[in-house]
Amino acid sequence: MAITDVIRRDLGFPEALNADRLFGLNGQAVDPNALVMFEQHACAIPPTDTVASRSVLIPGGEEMDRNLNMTIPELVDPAVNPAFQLDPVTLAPLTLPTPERVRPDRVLSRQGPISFALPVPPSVQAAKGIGTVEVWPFQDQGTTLSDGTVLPAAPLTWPSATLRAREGELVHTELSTRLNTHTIHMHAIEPTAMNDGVGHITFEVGGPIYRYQWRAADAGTYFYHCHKNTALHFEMGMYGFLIVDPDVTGAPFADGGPGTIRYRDGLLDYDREVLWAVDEIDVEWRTVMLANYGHSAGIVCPFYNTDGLGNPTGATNIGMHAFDPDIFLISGIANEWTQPGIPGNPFGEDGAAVRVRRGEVVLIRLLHAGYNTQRYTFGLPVEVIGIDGRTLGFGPFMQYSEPFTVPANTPFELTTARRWDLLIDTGNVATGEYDVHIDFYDWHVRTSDPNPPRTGFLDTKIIIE
Ligand SMILES: [Cu+2]
Repeated sequence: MAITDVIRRDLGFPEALNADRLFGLNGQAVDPNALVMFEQHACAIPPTDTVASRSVLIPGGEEMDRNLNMTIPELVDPAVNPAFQLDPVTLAPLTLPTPERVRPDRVLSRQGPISFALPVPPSVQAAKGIGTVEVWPFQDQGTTLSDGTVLPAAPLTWPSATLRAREGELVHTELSTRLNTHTIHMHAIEPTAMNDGVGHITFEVGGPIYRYQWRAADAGTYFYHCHKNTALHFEMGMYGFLIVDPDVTGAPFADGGPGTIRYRDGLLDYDREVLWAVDEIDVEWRTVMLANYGHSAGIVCPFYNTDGLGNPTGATNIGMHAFDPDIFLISGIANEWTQPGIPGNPFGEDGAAVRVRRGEVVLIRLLHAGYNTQRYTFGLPVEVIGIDGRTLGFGPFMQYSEPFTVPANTPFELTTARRWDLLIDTGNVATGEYDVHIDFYDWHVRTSDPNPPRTGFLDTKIIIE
C-alpha cells in the first residue's frame, strides 16, 4: 500500500497543507524528512525551512507567531541519524512508533471561537453597568466514530462542550477557527509537539481543519484550551473539560452521569457527575489587553512585544499582572447566581448547587480555570480520588499515592489548571444542605501572605434529600 493511501484513508490528510512536500506528481512520497515528520506527528507538517522563513503555512496564520524553528534538520537527516533511514515509499525499516497508521477511533470536532454573551447577575450589572460579558467558547461540530457513525453536536455552551473519549482510544481533535488564529491544547495529554497545540513553539491554526492526534492513555480529568496568546485567550474562555473514561461498557459516558471511574486499582460506579470549572473575569483587563496589545497580549517576551508594525519594542512587562476580577464563576454561572433560591436566576432555581438523593454517589470533577488562587471549603467530607488526570493509588505509577479525605469545613487550595476528582458517598452523611464556599486570592499576594485580602468569593450548596 502506498503511503498516500495510508495517509488519506487513516487521517483524511488535508491535501492543501504541504501536499506537494509529501507527494510528488505521481503520488509517491518525495521528501524523506517530511515523511519522517509525518510518521512522528501524524499530521500535516510545516516544513522546517518554511517555518524558519516565517512563511504563512496555515492559511490565515500570523507570521509573527511562527518564527521559532521547530526541528533541527540534521536530526532528521537519514545520513546523520540512523533512526531516520526509512524507505520513503515503503516505510521499511520503520523504527518509530506509528499509532497514526491506525484508523482513529473517534474524531471530535470543534470550531471556535464563537462570541457568546454570558448573562451576569444584578450585583455585577449594578457595579459594572453591563448586562452580559463576552466569552469565546469552542463550538462542538459533531463526533465521528471509526465505523462512520456520526454523533450530533452538543449545543453551544460556555465552558465549551466536553471532549470525551474512552481509555485506549486513538482520538483526533479537529479544529477549524474563526476570527484570527488559535490552537487546541489537550492539557496533560502530552502528545508529540505537532499534536500538542502550543502556539508560538509550533504553529497556530487559521481557517481550515487541523487534526490533532492523541491517545487517551489514562482515564482521568483533563481540560482543553487555546494555547495561543494563552493568558488572554484562556481568560476569554477558550476552554472546556476533557474527560477520559475507563475502558468499560458504556464509555465514554454522557456528562452528568451515571458512569464509572477508576478508584485505586479498581472501578467505581457513580450516579451523578458534576463538572465545576471555577473561573474569574476582570471586565476591564481584557479590554485593556486587546486595545493596547491586540493579539500580542499574553506574550511577555521582548522579541514578541511589537509596536503594532511588527517591530520589537523590547518591552518585557505589559501589565498583565494588574488583574482584579469582578466576576466569579462556577461553570459559567456568576456570583450570587451560583447559590440556590436566587429569584430570576436564568440558570435555574438551584444555580450551581448539586441536588441529589441520599445514597447517591456524587463525583465532582473540579477544574481551576482561573488565575486567582482558589480556596475551597466543603461543609461535608470529600474524598480526593484523582489529581490532575491521574487516579490516586492506581498502579504501577501511582502506587505510592492513595485517595485521601478532606474533612468537613477544612479548606484546601488549588492553583491554575489543577484538577481534583472529589467523591461524595451521600449514604455516609445525613440529609441536609451543605455549604460549598470558595475564596479567591490574588496569586502574587497569596505567594507571600497566607491570609491576604480576598478578591472575591462564591457560595453554593450540596443538597442531600
Ligand atoms: Cu485562541
